[in-house]
Amino acid sequence: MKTIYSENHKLQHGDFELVADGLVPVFEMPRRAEIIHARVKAVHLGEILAPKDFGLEPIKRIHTAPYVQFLENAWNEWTAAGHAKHALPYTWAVRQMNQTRAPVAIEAKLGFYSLDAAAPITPTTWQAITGSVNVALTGAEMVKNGSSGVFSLCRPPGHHAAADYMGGYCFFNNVAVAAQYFLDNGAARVAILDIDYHHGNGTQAIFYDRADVLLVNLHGDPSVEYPYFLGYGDETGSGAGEGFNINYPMPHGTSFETWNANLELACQNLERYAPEVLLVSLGVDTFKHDPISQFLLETPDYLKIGARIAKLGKPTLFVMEGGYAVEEIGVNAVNVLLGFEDR
Ligand code: Q9C
Ligand code: ZN
Repeated sequence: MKTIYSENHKLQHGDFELVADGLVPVFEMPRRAEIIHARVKAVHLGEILAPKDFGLEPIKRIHTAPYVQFLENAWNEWTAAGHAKHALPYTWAVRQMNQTRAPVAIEAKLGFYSLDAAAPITPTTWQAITGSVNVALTGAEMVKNGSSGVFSLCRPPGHHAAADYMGGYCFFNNVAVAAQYFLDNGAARVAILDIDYHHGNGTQAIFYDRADVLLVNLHGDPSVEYPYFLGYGDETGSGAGEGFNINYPMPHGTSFETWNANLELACQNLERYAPEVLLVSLGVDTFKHDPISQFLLETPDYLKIGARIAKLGKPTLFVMEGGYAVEEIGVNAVNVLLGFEDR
């Protein structure tokens, strides 16, 4: 299997994120992708290719123009306003606040276009996040052209980002942009399987009312787990999209046995939908030693996951999402790909 990888990911390196105990050093760090890249090489997974530049048009098929413009200009506006540290939001447009009138001040835009304070904007965030989308799109183009499986080693991740907000280490929704790319290039039925520990709220929000993308999500129960405000089992899609969103929330402490039973149900739903192409939001923060997560999956389990995904028999694009047990992230992520290849 070929891997798409860009060194540009190193241009996203935040200092801090806001958690319950205050500001802590970021979990989502460059070393994550470096370890995965090293593991891809160590097991000779296949050729490693640099991404092509697809420009902003495919991004704007998913994200709103004002949001894209906000991200492009945020650092300049932030420093022009007299700030020097990495930009984080601190005021949010909740419920009865005005949700439609974009503010002018950059401090306000940060809150208007975010769900939390876990997506720090740095001087080079823009290059990193456009690079990450290009990694996803380059993989998508190869799958479109006949590859049976490609690994887009995206960083920063994407599945918490919606059409017009960032959060949870995500800025652009790489997997959603790639799914739209397939639809815009001849596919009529696309499916996304999200196996990151956290619910992919951004991807769900983007496709919720659409029947051209089936989204299946396995994740921590949002009543007790980030992103908290989306990901319940009764969220099944709306309008034309009714039935095209399937959530499998699971409690803290979930074992592989239970998780895998839900993967089986997820795969049966994917088989019924019969997509032309499958995208996998590949997070390995389900690992039992993940520092911010509460599932109990072990390293060999990831081989079995890959093998089950391969059984679906669809051209498959793997898009890297989360995983914060940094030393083990390479072996865990690449095990899914080795399992897919029956190695
Ligand atoms: N104490 C992804 O896996 N904050 N994002 C959690 C834990 C945000 C995870 C705080 C977690 C986002 C792509
Ligand atoms: Zn995650």
